[in-house]
Amino acid sequence: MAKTALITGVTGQDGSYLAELLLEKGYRVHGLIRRSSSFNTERIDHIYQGPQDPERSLVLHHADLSDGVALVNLLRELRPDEVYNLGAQSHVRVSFDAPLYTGDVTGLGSTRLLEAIRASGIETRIYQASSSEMFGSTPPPQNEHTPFHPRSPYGCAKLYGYWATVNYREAYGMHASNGILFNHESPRRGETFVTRKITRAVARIRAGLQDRLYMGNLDAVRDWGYAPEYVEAMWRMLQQDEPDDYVVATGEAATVRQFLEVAFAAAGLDWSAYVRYDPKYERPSEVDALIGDASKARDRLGWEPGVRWPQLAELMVRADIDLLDAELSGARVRVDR
Ligand code: NDP
Ligand code: GDR
Repeated sequence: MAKTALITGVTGQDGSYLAELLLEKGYRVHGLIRRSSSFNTERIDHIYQGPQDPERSLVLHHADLSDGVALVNLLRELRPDEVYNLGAQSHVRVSFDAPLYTGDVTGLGSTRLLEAIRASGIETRIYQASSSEMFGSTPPPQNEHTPFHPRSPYGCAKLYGYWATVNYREAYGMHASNGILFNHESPRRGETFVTRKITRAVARIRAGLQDRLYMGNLDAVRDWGYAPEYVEAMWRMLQQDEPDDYVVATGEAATVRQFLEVAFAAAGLDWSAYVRYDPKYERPSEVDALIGDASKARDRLGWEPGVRWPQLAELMVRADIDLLDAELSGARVRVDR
């Protein structure tokens, strides 16, 4: 019998790569999607077969992390072998504007899912998408023993989800694991996160469609990895006999300014001619530096990062140039989708 998995956040960057990975491994994949007034499945359209296809292995279900009853019903019906909780209001800057909503979906949502597993009485394994944002102002390098000090409503919500996961493991013996993932990016990254905002702007400036890029704090240091490699680490965590918590990172970092430099240079441009400051993109409290120590993931999961940030910047610029070219030529193809 094929294994089954339920992914919350399947329409997001990580959810789409994880769905691909699990389908390749022969899983039957169930994705939780929320109702939207416009289509929100662009990242998974290429792996989705229509509801009438009897052979389909990716099935989508409408629900929401704010609706605990829907979660219980879904788990009772599907009885998945593995659950991946990737759904979240995941934007740090936005979490300052919508702190309660972020707390509800990103924080309480994890408890709703854990409690739904308990209430439905099923045997399953769960992955919680925890974040390096939980380390906040604690200086790098950060690993599983580093004290947490979140600096945003998002970081606080993720910390609550982290501890809820640990608590359900300790209280109920649940196979519940936290992946403490550092920033990871790809051509599918949401357009308002800093790397994609930059690489998309590079493509548009190169094509003469834009002549300015407004940015916030260029001194922030981040450890940027490649998203398809990070979803492999999630899967490996759930294949372990014992649940546990793992940092996933490259161990190499750069400032936003350095990322700008490499990304613009990849298109033959000088970033300083185009980038301007706008305080609008500053956060009320910032996370200055995140650099992960993923030794435990390497030793226990055999997981190693491949792509480092300069190569990542270049591949994202290339993908955004190809995507823009395709859009300008009227082609309906999506690049790397
Ligand atoms: P995205 O923002 O790309 O995707 C978030 C997903 O959550 C989307 O599918 C979104 O649906 C869904 N979602 C939002 N609100 C709800 C809700 N109320 N109910 C159900 N689903 C909801 O995030 P990423 O793919 O980048 O990240 C995946 C997870 O990992 C997130 O939890 C994020 O916080 C966490 N994380 C990410 C890191 C990164 O660098 N990418 C690092 C560490 C942790 P829709 O498409 O409809 O908006
Ligand atoms: P982050 O990612 O907050 O680390 O959270 P983001 O790409 O939004 O910001 C990274 C750093 O860049 C600085 N910055 C800007 N950021 C954005 N978005 N836009 C700008 O114009 C800009 N200018 C400078 C930020 O201040 C910040 O220091 C991401 C999300 O994916 C979270 O869900 C995840 O948990 C963490 O990574 C790990």
